[in-house]
Amino acid sequence: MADITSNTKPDFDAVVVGAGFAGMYMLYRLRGLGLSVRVFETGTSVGGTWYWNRYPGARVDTETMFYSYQFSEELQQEWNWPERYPAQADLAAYARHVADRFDLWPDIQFKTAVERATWNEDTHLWAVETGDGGRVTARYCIMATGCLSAVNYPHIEGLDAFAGETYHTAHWPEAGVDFTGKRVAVIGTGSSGVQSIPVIAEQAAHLHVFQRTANYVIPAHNRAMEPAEVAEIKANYPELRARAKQSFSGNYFPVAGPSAMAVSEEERNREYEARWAAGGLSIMAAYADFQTSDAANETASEFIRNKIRGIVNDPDVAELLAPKQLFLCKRLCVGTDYYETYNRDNVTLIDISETPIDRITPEGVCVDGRVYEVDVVVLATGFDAVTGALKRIDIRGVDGLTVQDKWEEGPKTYLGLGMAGFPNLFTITGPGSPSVLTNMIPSIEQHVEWISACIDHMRDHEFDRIEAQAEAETAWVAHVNDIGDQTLRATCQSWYFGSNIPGKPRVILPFAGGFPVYANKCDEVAANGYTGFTLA
Ligand code: N01
Repeated sequence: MADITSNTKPDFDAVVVGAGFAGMYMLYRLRGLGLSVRVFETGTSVGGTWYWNRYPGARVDTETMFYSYQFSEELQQEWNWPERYPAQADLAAYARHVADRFDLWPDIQFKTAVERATWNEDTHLWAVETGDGGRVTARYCIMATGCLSAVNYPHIEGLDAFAGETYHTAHWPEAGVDFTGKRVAVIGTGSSGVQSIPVIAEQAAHLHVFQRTANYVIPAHNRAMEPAEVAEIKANYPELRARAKQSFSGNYFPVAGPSAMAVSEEERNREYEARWAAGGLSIMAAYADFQTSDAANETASEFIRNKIRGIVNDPDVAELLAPKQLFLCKRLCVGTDYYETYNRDNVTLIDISETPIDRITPEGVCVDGRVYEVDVVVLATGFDAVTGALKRIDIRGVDGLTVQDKWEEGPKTYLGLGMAGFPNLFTITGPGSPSVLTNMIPSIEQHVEWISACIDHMRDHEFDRIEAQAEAETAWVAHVNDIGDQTLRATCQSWYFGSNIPGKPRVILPFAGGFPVYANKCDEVAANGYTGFTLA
């Protein structure tokens, strides 16, 4: 171990953890400031989410002309997205293109997991230790670890003893999986299950879907991009991007009206029909009161339930697939032929809402004493969202304070960017920022640009230490919780509140006040000399 004294020059100005879309852009910006940077990445290539989530049918459910970087006009003009919702392979190719175009590769160390980061109050440096025994020091430690990256392996008795193959959607083998002639179980019906189920069903001999909670699934209506529409978007990119940034989610979804209850049933259903026909997530913005009015929420829920009843031939199966929880309680899913898949002879839906999986036996999945024999188990069981990736690293701040201890009752951050007790550590799309309630790439860009401007400011003013103030953090956490508690989402179980992980404190993880309000607050903090932070 290197001996650090107060005059020690760091190995790097900054260490960035993760080479997904956040880490790549952070590297680009910091290098632009002339800083030396080392990025550590566990995988073998760039792309983060879109590197790991290679399950069959994986594709983004945000229109990709907008789920992409906007920091470089050349990049957004030269890159061509083949489909409205590009597949994982195209997103991973885009990430590699960005790394090529901006020559990011030399500063990224792959196949290297960061295990520990320790603050040294004497030197104002972080020491970052990696799984391969490496250790480097840096002035800044920037966590670009992703919101949906810490895989949730469920604790189901017997899982390890299963005699067949087991896969998790978020950790899919690079070579793919051949389901031909196999009996398959998929456990989980969130976005990953919804996307993979129809594709697996086409190949498998038989597919058993184990559903604990039915979700709302809107058809994607994916299609190839037309050259004329691509040209039009590219010609108007700055204006379209600016408009999206003024919307709650950082996506431009026009709102039809303030309340679903203020219009006639006929008008409302016409609106829902149009959005269902258009496909994708825009139905969630049809009326502004889905998160505040039970009655408004129910109109959208019942519209979708009726769609399911119209698609699924067996009325009992249709009722099982019809969601019972509030619309937008959980993250809305976007699928292709999802409900249609349950009309196939080789697909069986098993309801585990009342009778959970007893255990996995070597032969298959046991529910209510009956074993469904399968050759493959696919876990589409999601993530320890937003906080998981950070808590899985041993991060020690001032006086040895750990993130695990600090967040025992739920995450505590100032703006989702920094934490009291953890100087010079920034989190990109950390808890308490809009992150997963928004289009992730614009949110990533907003954070990266704020952090790089902050570091630039510190250099200009010869500061070498920045730390969120405890009072500012406490006030922000209270504000995040107040806003979160005002939404109907707060009344249900979802990963937004940590409910999918046993023992995780029930606290809203993202800031639910919308992208524009949040971005303005961050700008104001910076413009006023980083209020709520102490610079030294
Ligand atoms: O994970 P999830 P995901 N026994 O947590 C069930 C983004 N994403 O990977 O709802 C039985 O949503 C669990 O049941 P329940 C997107 O933001 C985006 O699908 O807890 N079942 C649920 O059905 C998304 O929201 C894209 O009752 C168990 C499922 O597993 C987020 O990632 C694609 C269980 C997990 O659903 C997470 O999606 C994919 C157990 N022990 C993901 N444990 C696109 O852009 C869990 N479940 C398209």
